[in-house]
Amino acid sequence: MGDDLCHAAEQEKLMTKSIWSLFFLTIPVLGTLIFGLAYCGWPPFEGAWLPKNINPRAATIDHLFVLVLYLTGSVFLLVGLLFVWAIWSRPLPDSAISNNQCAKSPLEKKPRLSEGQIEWGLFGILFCLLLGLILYQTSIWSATTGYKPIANDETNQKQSPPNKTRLQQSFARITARQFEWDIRYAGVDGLLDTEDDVLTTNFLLLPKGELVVLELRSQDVIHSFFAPNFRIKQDILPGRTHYIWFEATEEGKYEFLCAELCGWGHFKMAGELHVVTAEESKEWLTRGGINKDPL
Ligand SMILES: [Cu+2]
Repeated sequence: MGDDLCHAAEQEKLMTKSIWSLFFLTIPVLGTLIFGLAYCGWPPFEGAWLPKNINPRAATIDHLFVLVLYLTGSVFLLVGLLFVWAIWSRPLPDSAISNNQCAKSPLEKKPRLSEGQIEWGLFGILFCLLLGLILYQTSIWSATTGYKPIANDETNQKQSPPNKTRLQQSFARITARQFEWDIRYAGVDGLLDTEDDVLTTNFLLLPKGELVVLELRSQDVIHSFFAPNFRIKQDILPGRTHYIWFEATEEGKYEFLCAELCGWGHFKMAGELHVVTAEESKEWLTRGGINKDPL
């Protein structure tokens, strides 16, 4: 009778441990599986990974993204495994029935690291990791935004000495407002707020292979200009002018959107982004932007 009780108690403990192990392992294992499928573009997750990057200077952003994902993913997996290890490495407390009736297996005495060794070791690893990550992301930040396009126009050259910090003329000014993007192109003369400016709404046309500067403003609340194919996301604060610069290397139709919840119609703040050849872009601007789609 006593043996049966002990056996049942052992079975119950085993079941409890198995259920908790499953609980702690399901999400990490499923997560890793989905990540693998999406990363390789296998069904049913085709196209679920990052959209194609057509801004060569932003390739490092993808590296950083994947690196951070690997690091956090590893910690996530490790924590799950640690839970399972903890479950199986310690005996469960005896239930009231089996208490004092079953023969207890003596606990093994394991050699332990001296006090503080694990903590200091972990602290050291985390510190080095954090420091490395900070240095890496700083270098990426300077690589993607540090190449400021300097104005090369005549007025700048005539100044003595030429103003080396003056930014290249903006290709267009994008004004965000609830809930659309108003875009003013500098036009053929390359200057904003002149007669030949071209105006569009939710339609951005950019020349391929040219470093363009865009001016971002907001008329009301905080918005965020997000162009996934360029890996660019810039918050736009009311009362400030932000500048972004990048280069498109592939023609095609893309999208840009607002990445800051700016009100009830936030979902409507999406626009078409067309990349065309420099000649097509010039021609389109000469025509005054009529016929939205030169592709
Ligand atoms: Cu918005």
